[in-house]
Amino acid sequence: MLKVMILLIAVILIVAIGWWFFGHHQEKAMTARLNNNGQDQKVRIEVNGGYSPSTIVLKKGVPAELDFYRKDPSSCLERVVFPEQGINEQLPQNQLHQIEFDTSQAGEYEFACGMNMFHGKVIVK
Ligand SMILES: [Cu+2]
Repeated sequence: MLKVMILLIAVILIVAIGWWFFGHHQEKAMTARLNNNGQDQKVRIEVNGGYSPSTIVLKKGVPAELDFYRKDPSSCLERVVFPEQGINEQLPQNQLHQIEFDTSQAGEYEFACGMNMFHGKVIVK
């Protein structure tokens, strides 16, 4: 009986870990707010055990700024990488770090931590 319990707990743990790393966590997309009569747009992304929001919608053709705020102390999340834009930046802890994002081309752009474990997405439309 004890062996069965241990096995059961092990299976539950494996499933939970698998879900955490590979599951598609559902989160609502956040649309950047427009400032200065629609001449620029900004969105704040909190970095704490992942990206919140993890999906950001930007308006095409409007200069955009992504404001990353890293609370997470782990080195895992200290860099943010946008492979298609060639962006690979250090995020200082407990400080706002601004990244300009080119919105001239519509599309979906993935970003991730330096180890490619945590993911987010920018949608330009
Ligand atoms: Cu990482």
